[in-house]
Amino acid sequence: MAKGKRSYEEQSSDPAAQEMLIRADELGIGTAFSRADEMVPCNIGGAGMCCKQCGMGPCRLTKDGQVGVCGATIDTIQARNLLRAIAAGSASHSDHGRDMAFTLKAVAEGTAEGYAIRDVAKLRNVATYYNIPIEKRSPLEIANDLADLYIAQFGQQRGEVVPIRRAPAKRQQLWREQGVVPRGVDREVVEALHRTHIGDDQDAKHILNHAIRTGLADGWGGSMIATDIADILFGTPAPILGQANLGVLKDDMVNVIVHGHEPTLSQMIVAATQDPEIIEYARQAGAKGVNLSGICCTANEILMRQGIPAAGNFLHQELAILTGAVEAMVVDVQCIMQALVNLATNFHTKVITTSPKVRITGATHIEFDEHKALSVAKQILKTAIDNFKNRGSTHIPNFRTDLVPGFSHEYINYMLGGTYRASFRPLNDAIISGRIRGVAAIVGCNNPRSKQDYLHNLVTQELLKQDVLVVETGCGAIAAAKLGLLLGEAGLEKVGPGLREICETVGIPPVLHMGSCVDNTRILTVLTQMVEEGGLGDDIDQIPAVGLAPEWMSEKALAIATYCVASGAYVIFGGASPISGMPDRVSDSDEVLHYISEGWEKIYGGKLEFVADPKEMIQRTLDHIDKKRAALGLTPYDPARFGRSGDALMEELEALPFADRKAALYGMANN
Ligand code: NFS
Repeated sequence: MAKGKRSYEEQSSDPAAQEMLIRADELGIGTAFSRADEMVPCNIGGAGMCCKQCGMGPCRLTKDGQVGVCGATIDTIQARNLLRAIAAGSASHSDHGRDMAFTLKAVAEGTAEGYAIRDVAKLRNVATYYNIPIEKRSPLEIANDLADLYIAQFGQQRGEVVPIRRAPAKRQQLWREQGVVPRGVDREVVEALHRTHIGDDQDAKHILNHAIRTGLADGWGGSMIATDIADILFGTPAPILGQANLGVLKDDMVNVIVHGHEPTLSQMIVAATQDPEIIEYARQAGAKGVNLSGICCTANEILMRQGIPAAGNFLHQELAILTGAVEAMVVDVQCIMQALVNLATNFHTKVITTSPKVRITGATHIEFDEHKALSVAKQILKTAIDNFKNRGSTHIPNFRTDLVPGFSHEYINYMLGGTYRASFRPLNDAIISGRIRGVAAIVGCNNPRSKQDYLHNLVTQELLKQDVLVVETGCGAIAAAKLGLLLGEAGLEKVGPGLREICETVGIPPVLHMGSCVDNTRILTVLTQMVEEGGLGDDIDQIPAVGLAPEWMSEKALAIATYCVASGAYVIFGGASPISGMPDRVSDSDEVLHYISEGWEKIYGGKLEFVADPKEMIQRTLDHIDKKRAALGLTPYDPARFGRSGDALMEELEALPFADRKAALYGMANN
């Protein structure tokens, strides 16, 4: 809980952010950091003890045994609030997926200006999952069928959404037994709202069962559809060199930042920046060209495909405008702070909204339309270029870090065996041998209530030391990028000995950037492929893996947590718990707390826990990984067995006189 103003070092662990926070104070401008310091969060609502579902309330259940005006108990209220949040998160990801499906349909019909099918191999692979014929058919014909199938998943009323077929067979059977297979994406979200209306579902466990189904409609529904189509239209990511942090902004160029989530417009803006007409237009305006960068998950989308730099994660959105060097911040949907417009009035920056779903009072609106996307992109860029002449003094912090993003599950498969022997075998073998102790997915938001990037990077670094391979998405991935953890061999000396051997042999960074937030479905696919490869059990819950969102804040993060739990993962959230109840009356609220933890674990093998202490987060992660290793009968983790091969061995040998090397090599081999 915030108490008064924190120092800059307490607000963010990123030196670029600290520099901009000093500038904000010098200019007398507030940011999310200062507002978080000034606004003490409501301890009743924050703990899930407030019900505002109807006009008889809001009811605040602060006393033991107290119920709402309608009689609702604290357990019902907490379960309802949680389900509503999960429904909103699932709706956001899924609506993004729906728009991607409409774009694919428009491409198939030849009515989407500027788009094409970039990854025909992925199109054919995805179509095959659903028995869409591919032989002797053009990519557009296949895309047309796939678009129709995917569009139908949203409004489907009965049956099962089709992407769940891509889960391990045993998991699908479990979901069917539990009655939680989503029937249609929209149906589950609507039912979540219905069930939580006054006077409906009042059994906490029953409400939470529907949370599982709503979460699955996101992970094995809308989000998976969004990722598939983004890859088909814009290319499946593969490693590429990029940069991150505010230092990617340029003084001598027109700086345009794309911020939000959907790649449809941002990809077109990338294309338009290379258009000779736009380059010339920028030169005429006195700039060297247009410098495009991204914020939030849109940044991840274009970073991992085209290497477009990321100006930062969620908490960098205001800081970027504070540089005074941004001509336009182009936003679409999700994670966009309303404060941007007011903040921008202190500078020349134009905030441009583009989605028919999102308007911000005071912003310029240039509506995106996938049928004329390139024209809209050019219009946006010209608006930004026209604004270059209005730029005042600038202050761009000189911090930028190289990184290599782009580890899609397809690329991970390829990198472990090449084109002809692509396989997850080496990854499974590395876990079985104990070189890799387990896998952690560290994902999710920044939250100004905690020191920016600190928890993400602390947990990441500690787990790397313990030979845990880390995969990241979203704002977490950008946090690691800013620290240099996503770059080839950077920081390998701080990585455990077994993991280091793997990184050196395969030539990968110890932290793999797997994309944006909807791309958490790539992690589900990797886990499924690890199961199918064999040796790590026959379902996802048996793999020594944990998901963490140390700095979560959005409802989408809760939706992701839920589908990961339903898929069999142990998920740990840092920061505040929305179901904590008052500290002195935990016993009142423990039905929800226990059900989403031990209750869900009994059914799904996965569980959701809120753990504020980072040391505890790390310990629980390692304990879980070791427990899963033991259950599989794998060798207990022992780092002493590794570290004397690969580059480390070569370095040891090189330090010896030449004549002694052969004997030393044999000696080592016999150890
Ligand atoms: Ni996902 Fe969080 Fe937003 Fe992306 Fe960042 S805040 S839940 S990581 S940008 S969606």
